Amino acid sequence: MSGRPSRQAARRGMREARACVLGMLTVTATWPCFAGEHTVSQSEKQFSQEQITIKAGDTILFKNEDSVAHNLFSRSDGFKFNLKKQEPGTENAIPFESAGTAEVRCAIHPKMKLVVTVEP
Ligand SMILES: [Cu+2]
Repeated sequence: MSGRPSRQAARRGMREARACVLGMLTVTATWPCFAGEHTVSQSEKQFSQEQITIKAGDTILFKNEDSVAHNLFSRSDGFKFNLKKQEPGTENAIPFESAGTAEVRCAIHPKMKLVVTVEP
């Protein structure tokens, strides 16, 4: 027991190293380095901005920093999504894969509107 390097510890080290590499691969696959991430938050029943211009392949992280739930959706061609009920304090990432214009609205608060311009 004394003086000998623990094989178990060495094996554990290998396992941790492998898990780390796997983790890095997963992160890279989910967030390609060339895609940008933008954040738009909601508070006081408004978007933090009325308009945003991004590049195709970018992602917008919608953060509900409000005290009420929202239901963001888009019916724009090529950009259809519906987040359903988004509780306060939660966030959802939406990818915008192709160029065009998307109008993001809230089903609960009809005055909320965000125009997303996606450049090629
Ligand atoms: Cu809302």
